[in-house]
Amino acid sequence: MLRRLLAATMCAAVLLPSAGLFPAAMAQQAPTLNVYNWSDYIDPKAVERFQQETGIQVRYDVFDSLETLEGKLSAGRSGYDVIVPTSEPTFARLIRAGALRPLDRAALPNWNNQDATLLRRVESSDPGNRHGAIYLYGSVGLGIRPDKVRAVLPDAPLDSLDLLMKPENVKALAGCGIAVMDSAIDVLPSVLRWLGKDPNSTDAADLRAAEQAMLAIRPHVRAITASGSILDALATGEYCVAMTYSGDVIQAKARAAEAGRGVDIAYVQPKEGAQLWFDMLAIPADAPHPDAAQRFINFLLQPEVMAGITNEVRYPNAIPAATPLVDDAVRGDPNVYPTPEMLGRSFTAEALGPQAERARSRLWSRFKAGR
Ligand code: N2P
Repeated sequence: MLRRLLAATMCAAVLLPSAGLFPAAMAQQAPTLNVYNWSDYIDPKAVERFQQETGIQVRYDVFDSLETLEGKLSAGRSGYDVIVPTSEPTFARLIRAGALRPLDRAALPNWNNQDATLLRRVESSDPGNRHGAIYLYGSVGLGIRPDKVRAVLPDAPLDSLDLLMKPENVKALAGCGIAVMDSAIDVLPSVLRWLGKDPNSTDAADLRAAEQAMLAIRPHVRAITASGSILDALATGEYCVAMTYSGDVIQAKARAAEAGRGVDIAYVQPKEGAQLWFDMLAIPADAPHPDAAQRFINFLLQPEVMAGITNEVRYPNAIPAATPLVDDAVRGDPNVYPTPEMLGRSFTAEALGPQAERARSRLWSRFKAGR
């Protein structure tokens, strides 16, 4: 008996020191996952829960525009395992360049939680939906402070891009702060649409018209900056008109209401028709941890996880079973979940050729420089 007890104690004694070392050794071997997502675009609790459930450590970096994401990816060896490109144009371009790894559906049992109609919609960039699951979607429009705008322009329509694009409006509003997110990809199509042109036009005369319109408002624009900074500044009341992503405006509105300093913010989905976009969960071809990436994507495709994300970031997801779990106020907001009528007026960007992209980015540089 004593011998057995002793043996057990010895065993414990031998094991104990190594048990102390065990977590460190484990940590070294614990898989990590490198995520590159948009700023203000996840529920931090979802990431924590994923880490706890799987033991996978998440390293989470953020970007603010498709231009930044494309720059990082085109350099190669980004080191990222999961990225979140917009279906058109970036996701489509990355697929064509062979830069994404096809998903392994067998490792994604939650794949079928996605709305089949929305999946068909993003098939134009990814035939067969082989390279990406839908994360969230939304539109491009204006974040405004209705009281400030009304004070300066009592008769201006609050549902149109006229607020930003008509020089007389923007001139009158310059004092209360005008901002435009720094992204040719996500701003130019709406400007072309406002001019009555094809948002995906590559025609030189159309682009000249867009450039003229943008240069005409440029002197009154306070900031052309990262979408993430626009969200922060909108929330503190620094801008009365800002062109950016829908949910960013609605997050700013919620933050401002919470701060209780009388900053009231509204989202305007332009009546001319808004740019609609879908952001995809995708895995770079050279991802160092593709298995962990698949687990993360599968984890996100759960209704309760997605509902938590939509509640936090105010963008709709593509999982119908998540909708009843979303807060009433968020679910009932047509600026979060667009109405069929809004969807009918919306358009999507297309992946243009490299020459057209270069022309657009030159135009953008001139807009930023103001000449
Ligand atoms: C999140 C930005 C939304 C993504 N801050 C636009 N595709």
